[in-house]
Amino acid sequence: MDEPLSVGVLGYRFMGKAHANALARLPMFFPDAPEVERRVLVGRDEAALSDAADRLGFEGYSTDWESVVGDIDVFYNLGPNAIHADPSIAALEAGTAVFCEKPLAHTLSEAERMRDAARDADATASIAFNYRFVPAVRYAKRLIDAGELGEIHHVRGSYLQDFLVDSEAPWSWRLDADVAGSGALGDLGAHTLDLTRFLVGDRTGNIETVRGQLRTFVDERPVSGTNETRPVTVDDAYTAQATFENGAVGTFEASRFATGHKNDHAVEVNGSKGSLRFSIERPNELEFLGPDDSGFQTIMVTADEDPYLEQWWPDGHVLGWEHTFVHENYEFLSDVAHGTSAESGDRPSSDVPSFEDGYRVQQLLAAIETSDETGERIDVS
Ligand code: SOE
Repeated sequence: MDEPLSVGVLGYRFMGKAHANALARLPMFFPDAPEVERRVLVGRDEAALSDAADRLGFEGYSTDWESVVGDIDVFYNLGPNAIHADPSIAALEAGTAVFCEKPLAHTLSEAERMRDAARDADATASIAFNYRFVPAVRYAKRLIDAGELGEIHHVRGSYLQDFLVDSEAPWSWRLDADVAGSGALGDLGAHTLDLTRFLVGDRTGNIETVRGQLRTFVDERPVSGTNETRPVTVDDAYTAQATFENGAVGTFEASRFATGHKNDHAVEVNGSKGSLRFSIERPNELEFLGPDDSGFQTIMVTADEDPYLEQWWPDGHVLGWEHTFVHENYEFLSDVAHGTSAESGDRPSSDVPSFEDGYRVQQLLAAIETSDETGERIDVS
């Protein structure tokens, strides 16, 4: 019996809960997953950290990531984007596997440093693009890879939220360019650009050019618990157009001001023989139009034979957002335990995105920002 993997996690709020929940589910639903010990939770506020460590099932906690990253088998970096690079690179240099939340970094140069560290490391390094692990998205990829849509002509991706449409909604690190890098573009657009690469990249080739614009609707916000305000130095929304190597075209947008949309990540693909569309607001459904269909049909992706479903409930007992974190953690930790990664190919690709995937997305984010600044279409090939 292999020793359990000792895990340290930096960050204990939203993503900390999503990943801790996933780790707790694995032994129950994925019995062949590597055994994991939630060893240490890392953060800055000792009181909050102590409470979170208890709640999230960690043995201990630390306010000093440098003393942690070399003493564990796996390091999760769930912190704000500006602290993705240094702790992750230190962990990789110590031979510790790393799972980093998206986007890879807050700047392209930091993402490049992380990508290079992963290349040089003898440890698995992956990025947590969780929407690759929705069963309906896996089902969609199988249809596209099987040629059911034919030649791909269009990809249409949007990620719409409305949590900032109230101008009194409080300031947070996500609104500070020095910490987040960008706003809706990097926080939400990164997901859509990765999902596009995952779904159609094998058939369209890479995105070759992008043109885009960013918009900030509200440029200062109240700081919770004070009567101060702070400037918003990132975008509240972006739109972009892309062209692919095979000639396909893409349209992308994300917003935190899309009134009425709460967490609506949606992708549509149109091909010469058919189309499909998906939204995380209806996570168990895939809309598909095949060559013989007169209109879109809704496929319920909840059958035992559908991706990941046999691990959960009988057909029709639907899954949610949190299950995508269980699936991605299962695949990532299996890569760590088997010493494989998406690139090494020692086992069927887990499709867990690598730091190279994270860097490719960061290149697209940077190109869209450059296009916004220059008004030019940017060549990213
Ligand atoms: C933003 O509100 C956010 O939490 C993203 O950071 C996550 O990646 C996304 O899955 C949900 O929305």
